[in-house]
Amino acid sequence: MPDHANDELIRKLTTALGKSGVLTDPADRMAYESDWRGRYAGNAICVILPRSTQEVAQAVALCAAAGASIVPQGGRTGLVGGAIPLAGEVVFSLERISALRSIDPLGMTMAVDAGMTLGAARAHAARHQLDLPVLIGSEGSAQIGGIIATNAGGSNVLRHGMTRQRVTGLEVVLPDGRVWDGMRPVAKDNTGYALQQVFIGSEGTLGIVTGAVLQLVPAPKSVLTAFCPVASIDAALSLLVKLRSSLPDALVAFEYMNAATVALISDQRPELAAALALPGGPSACLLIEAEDFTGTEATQDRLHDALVSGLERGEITDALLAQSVAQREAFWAFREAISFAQNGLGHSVKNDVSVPIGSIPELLTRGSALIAGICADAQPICYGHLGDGNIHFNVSPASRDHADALRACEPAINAALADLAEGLGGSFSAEHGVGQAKRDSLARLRAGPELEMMRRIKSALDPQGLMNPGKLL
Ligand code: 2HG
Ligand code: ZN
Repeated sequence: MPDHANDELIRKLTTALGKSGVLTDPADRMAYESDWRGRYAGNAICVILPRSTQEVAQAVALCAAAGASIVPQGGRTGLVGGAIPLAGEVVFSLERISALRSIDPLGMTMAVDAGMTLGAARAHAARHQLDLPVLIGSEGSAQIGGIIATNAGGSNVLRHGMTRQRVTGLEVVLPDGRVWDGMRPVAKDNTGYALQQVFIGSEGTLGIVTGAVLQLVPAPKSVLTAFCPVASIDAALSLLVKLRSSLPDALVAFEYMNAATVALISDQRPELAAALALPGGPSACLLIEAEDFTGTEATQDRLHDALVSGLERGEITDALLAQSVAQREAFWAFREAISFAQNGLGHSVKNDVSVPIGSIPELLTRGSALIAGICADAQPICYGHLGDGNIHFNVSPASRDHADALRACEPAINAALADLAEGLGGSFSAEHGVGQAKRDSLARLRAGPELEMMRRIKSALDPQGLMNPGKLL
C-alpha cells in the first residue's frame, strides 16, 4: 500500500484501539516481527494489540476496507514462520485478550480468550482437578489461539490427540470483520459441516480465532516418568508394543531421542545431562510417561514390570524412574532442551515428519543415508514423538564451522525427507504446520484435488486474500 494509505489506516486503527493499542515505532514492533529462532523476520505496517473481540473485529474491518493484509499472532513459538510478517501487513497480537471466560467442571469444558497462554489455561483447569492435555515445551508462551490455528501436537498425542480433539467451540473474526460465534460447549453438535475444524490448523489464513471452548479431561492423581537408554529403534518399538498392552489407558508419552541428540544435549547443556547421571556414553534414549488415576501402586507396578522385562530382553539398557517432581522435571528439561540446543550449532534444518509407526526404522535408515549423500558434514538429530509416529528429522552441522555448508544443502535435504515421508505413507509436516517454511512441499506433494479444495476454501472465506498472505498456500 502507498505510504499515505498506510498512514490513514494507522490513524483509523489508533482511533479505534487507542494509542497504546497500535505500535508503529520500529523498536516497539521488533519483537513481533521475528521468531525465536531468528529464522524469520519481516516488516509490518504496524502491530496492533486489541483488547477485545470487538476491537479485533473493528480492526479487521478497517484493514479489509483499506485492502491491508493481516498476520494473526499468538506467542510466536512456531517453527515454520507462520505468525511472522513478510512485508507491509498489520500484525494482530492477541496477547491482551487473555481472560478466562468460564469453566464448567461438570461438563469438563472451559471457555477462554485466544490470547491466554496454554500454561495459564492448564493452571485454571488444575484448580478443578482437570487438565487441558496439550503437552508442549513452550506452554508458557504459546497461546490458545496459536495452538488452535496451528493444531499443535506435542508429547501426549498418542493418548489425547492433537489440539483439534480438544476444541468443541470457536469464536472467529472473519476476514470481513464479522464475528462468528460458534462457542458451543458440547461434544455433540451434528449440524452440517464442522466449521470449527476448518479454522483449526488453518494457520491464520481464514480468520482470527479470538475465543475457544476446550474439552478438558480429569487430571491424573500422579504421573510416572521414566528415562531409558535404548538399544535400537527396533527395541524401542518392541517396548512400545509391550507398554501399550500393559498400560492401555495410562501411557501418555513415548519420546525418542537418537544418540546424536543425546550427545548434543550432553555437549551444549552438560548440567542437564549431569542431572540425569546417564550411565556410559550417549546412546539413544526414551522418555516414557504414564498417568495414574487409581491412587494405588498398581500403575507404577505395571510400568515397573514392563521396564524390568524390557531390561531382561535387552531392549533398554537402564531405566531411571523419577522419584520426585524435581526429577521428572529434570527428565523433561533434557528433552525440551533439544530445540534450543540445535540453535547452538549455528544452523538447524527442521523436518517434522510422520510415518506409520512400523515404518520408523526405515525412515531413520533411509533418511540418514539420504542426508549423508547430500551433505557430508551434517548430523541427523532425530527425536520426537515415537509413540504416534512423529519424528523431528532435524539436521545440525557436525560443528559450527559447517553451518554454512548445511545451509546450502537445506533445500535438497528438505525435499528428500519430505518425499521419503510421503512415500512411506506419512506427512512432510506432522505437527509444526506449513507456514513459510514448507509451502514448496505442500505445493509439490499435495497438488491436485487436495490443494484445489484448500484454495477454494481460502477464496470462499477470504476472497480479498488478506489473511496471512505468503503462508500455507
Ligand atoms: C518438540 O517436540 C517440538 O520438541 C520442537 O515439536 C521440535 O524443534 C523442533 O524441531
Ligand atoms: Zn514435537
